[in-house]
Amino acid sequence: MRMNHQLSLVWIDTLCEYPIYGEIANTPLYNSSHDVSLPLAAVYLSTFLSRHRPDITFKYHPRRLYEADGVPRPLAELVHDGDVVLTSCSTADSLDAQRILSAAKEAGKITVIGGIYPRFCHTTIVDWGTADYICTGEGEMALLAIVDQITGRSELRSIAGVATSHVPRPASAKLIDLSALPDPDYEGFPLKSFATYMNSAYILATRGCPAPCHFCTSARLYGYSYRMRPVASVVREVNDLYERGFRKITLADDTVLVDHSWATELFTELSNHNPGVRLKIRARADELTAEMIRIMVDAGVEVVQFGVESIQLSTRLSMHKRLEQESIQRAFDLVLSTDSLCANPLYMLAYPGETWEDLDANCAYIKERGADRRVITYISFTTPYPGTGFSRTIRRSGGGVVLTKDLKYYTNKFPVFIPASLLTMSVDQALNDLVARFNDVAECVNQSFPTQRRVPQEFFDEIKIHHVDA
Ligand code: B12
Ligand code: SF4
Repeated sequence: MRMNHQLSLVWIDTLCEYPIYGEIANTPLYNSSHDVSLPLAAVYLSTFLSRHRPDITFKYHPRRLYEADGVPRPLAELVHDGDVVLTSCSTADSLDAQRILSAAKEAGKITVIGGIYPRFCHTTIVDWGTADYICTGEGEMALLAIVDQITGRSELRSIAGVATSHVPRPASAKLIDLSALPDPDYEGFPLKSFATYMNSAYILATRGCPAPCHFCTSARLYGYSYRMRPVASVVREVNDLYERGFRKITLADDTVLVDHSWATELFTELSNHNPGVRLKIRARADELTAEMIRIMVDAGVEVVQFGVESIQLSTRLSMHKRLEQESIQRAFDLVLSTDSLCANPLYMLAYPGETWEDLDANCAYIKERGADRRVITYISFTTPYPGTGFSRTIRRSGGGVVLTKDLKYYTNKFPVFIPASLLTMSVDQALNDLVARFNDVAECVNQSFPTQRRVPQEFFDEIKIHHVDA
């Protein structure tokens, strides 16, 4: 297809039906009120494109921001702002992504979608019949190849990492050398408006995680690779976001500490060149050391997030989470021995193989740990995201009951799945008992802010409807 005018792209954000957080502006949390947040993918991809195809225009519609500000704008109007409509989604907002693509197609636009849901469910998206290009991995080279094809600079042929109706299962794309990427350019993105909702900006300093945790989706976007950006580029991004008004930044990496010598360089540089931002980082518990904690604190880190998932070794083993008991203890000790630091442990309830005894032991541990005001607890329900090896294993092994396939509930704050190991009673009774434990723990621990503490009633109402329908 050849365009005889300048190609214009428009990126439209998805809406999120069940945000994890409510109004949390000005709290110590690093999260976003109502999950209103500038998607990094839009910034990173538009920057890359502007370097390689400066002739192409890029417009961004922060639809979630419009809604939160009380000025929603109809999709039928937004899709007219470009020849090509782009969007990105995770599982929970994939239904809204489908709406965006349908509106775009009705207006005769070319459509491109990417993100974590397309990574695992590209064949489902092909079936929607509204996506021209589906990016199944890293987006930079894929998007460049797509626009080159649309503008006739390259032949119409299959693109590695991009699914289409003709090529529903594309070859994997080569991993990108992060040192070849330009610094992200935030010019033109409405950061001031976002800052009302975002307690923290986000930066991706690395990509991937080599650990094999079976339930994990985010790291698998990048296979089992682990790559780091040049330290200087990350430090420049921190300074840029500071100039633009952010005082807190989350390094959204799956784990920032895989390569200790790179991480040491990063945090040392940040301690020398930190303009005054506080940082939250994410890492594996067994990657923390006293020396690394010291360097990170000097750099401005004040929250360290790490996955515990379950205090029961047997449960962690079935997760393929290779984490020793002592590593968990040591992670808490290391973080909490520094007064200025908070620990942000993540836990997962109702994993396949977990018994009621395991679950009770885990809940007791979560409550005990969470009683400390410097422990910010995050609890989730095991969620078999469609298209993943994890969900296939569950289906094949008869490992439990999926209560609903309605993806709006796949936020990990809904008990969409009950493992066979907890079905020592009726499904309804197991669901009640599981939710009672979740509510009890959520009441006790320091989530301290109006998060979605309780599972909303409509979830149970819909489950009932499903039972009746079945
Ligand atoms: C920051 C973050 C958030 C932020 C901001 C989200 C946003 N809109 O950007 C907030 C706090 C709002 C958030 C909320 C939620 N999140 Co969140 N979030 C993350 C986190 C930590 C980083 C995401 C990120 O910025 N990555 C960096 C960018 C550059 O990567 P990327 O988006 O994948 O984009 C790359 C490619 O995918 C591709 N690409 C992406 N989009 C597109 C589009 C096109 C057109 C193309 C060509 C390519 C392309 O190119 C990019 C560059 O290579 C990830 C974990 C992770 N490490 O990825 C979880 C993660 C994405 N979130 C998750 C979840 C579950 C949620 C919530 C539903 C609930 C929750 N538990 O927090 C909510 C609501 C989701 C929503 N849609 O709003 C899950 C998703 C699981 C799944 N399989 O669906 C993840 C993977 C964490 C996890 N392991 O559980 N989240
Ligand atoms: S350590 Fe964390 S990011 Fe890495 S695979 Fe396991 S859950 Fe995913």
